[in-house]
Amino acid sequence: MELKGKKVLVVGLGKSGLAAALFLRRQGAQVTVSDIRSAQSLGKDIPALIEQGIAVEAGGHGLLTFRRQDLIVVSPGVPLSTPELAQVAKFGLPIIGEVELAARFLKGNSIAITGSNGKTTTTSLCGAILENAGLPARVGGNIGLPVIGLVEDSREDDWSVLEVSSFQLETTESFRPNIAVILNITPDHLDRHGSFANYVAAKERIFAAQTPEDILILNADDDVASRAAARAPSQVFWFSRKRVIRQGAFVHEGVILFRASEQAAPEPILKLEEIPLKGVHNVENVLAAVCAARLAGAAPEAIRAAVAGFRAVEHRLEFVAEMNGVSYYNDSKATNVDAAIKAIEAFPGGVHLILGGKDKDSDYRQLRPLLAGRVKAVYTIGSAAEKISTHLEGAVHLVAAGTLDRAVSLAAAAAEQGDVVLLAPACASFDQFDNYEHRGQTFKSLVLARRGAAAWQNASA
Ligand code: UMA
Repeated sequence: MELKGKKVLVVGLGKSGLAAALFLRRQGAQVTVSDIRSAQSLGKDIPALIEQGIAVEAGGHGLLTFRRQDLIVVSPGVPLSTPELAQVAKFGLPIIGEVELAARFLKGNSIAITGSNGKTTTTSLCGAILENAGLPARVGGNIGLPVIGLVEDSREDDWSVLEVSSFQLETTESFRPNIAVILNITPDHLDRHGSFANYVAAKERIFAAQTPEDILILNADDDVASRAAARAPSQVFWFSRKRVIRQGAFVHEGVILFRASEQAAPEPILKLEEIPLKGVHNVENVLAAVCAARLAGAAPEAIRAAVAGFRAVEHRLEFVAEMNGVSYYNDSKATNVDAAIKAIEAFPGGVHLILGGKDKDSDYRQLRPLLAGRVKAVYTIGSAAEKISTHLEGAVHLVAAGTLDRAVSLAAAAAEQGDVVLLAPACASFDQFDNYEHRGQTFKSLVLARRGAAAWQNASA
């Protein structure tokens, strides 16, 4: 793809837009960025861009700016239904996402991981396994490091392990991972995609450009993900927690096994008890990572050691602290109902659950069967609070906390020895926080501040 002298517009100036704009400029393109945020809130990025010769349109998107381009690169958080994009799409102007731009330049092999939940843990684990196995691996994508940022240092013998979201996949064309993984598909981001069918279609773009030389790994225990097999142009491998698999990874008598083909003998990789992560969903994440890493060439012993030594990713069922016999867990990355269900299921009972944030057209009634006996109280926060209360009315003790600060105080006051205070909000964070990391950090600070105050009180008593 020749970029020299081309007029390219980057839409959205977050992490992806900034990295894409600088990359395009280094390739010799005439770059403009456009963002709906004001120049003041974009702050420090603007002078750096202008210094590089990049034009900046802040405080809104101008149709004229969009029309004047040869190519438009959109950030993942910018929907294609944005009026200016929809307008220029009608004239046939090429519009691609940041991941597609990266795919056209990224050297080496790639493993791409998608799914409604578990992407970040699986991506991070897969990267850790490859590294432990001595394979040159780098992790990026939705995990927080734009894929375009990996391009310039990439080499032919590299493995890029990429977390990819439906937002990123929606705007891919030639993105062709050597190994693609779909962990699970449950309703999420319906506000953006419009329907579950559209969301599934976006996820399935992960294998759209694959060929029979490539591999697709699917969760045999997930009905929606499994159906992708019928449409895959690549070789399908499976993983399952529940049944023996002919080609892929599975659990048998407490041991994770990998089988390269129907004819091959299963290889023992590690015992379930060696997995240091909480929750059955994490067994699925480990199975997927084992399968992908084994297919990439990691040796069984290197896989075992890397999994056994792996620690929870920040904001994913992350243990924060124990105070007065109450444990605090941060699962801020549980941004949809299914993720919250998995987090709750990781605890046998005594849960004080903090739910809420920005709604994504979600159905919180799915939580009802899980609450009885397991969850002592739900503390609602953010703009989705009222909807959540309506959906959960009568199924659990509800406390309208409003803010995370108040939720932590109220939950800490009510929790008894042996209980768990769990932030698994089932919503996006953008109504009260910059992003889920900011929400998780705030939760951890609130919890740790309480611990500091308690220690100080004990010391001065
Ligand atoms: N913006 C516009 N016009 C619009 C909408 C947004 O100009 O119509 C601007 C905003 O004002 C803002 C910028 O776009 O300045 C934000 O762009 P972005 O939302 O794409 O954010 P990035 O910082 O580039 O982060 C993105 C991903 N964000 C989203 O998909 C919402 C990050 O995933 C990802 O880590 C990062 O690229 C690097 O790849 C976050 C996420 O929430 C974690 N992902 C969703 C999820 O996991 O559920 C999909």
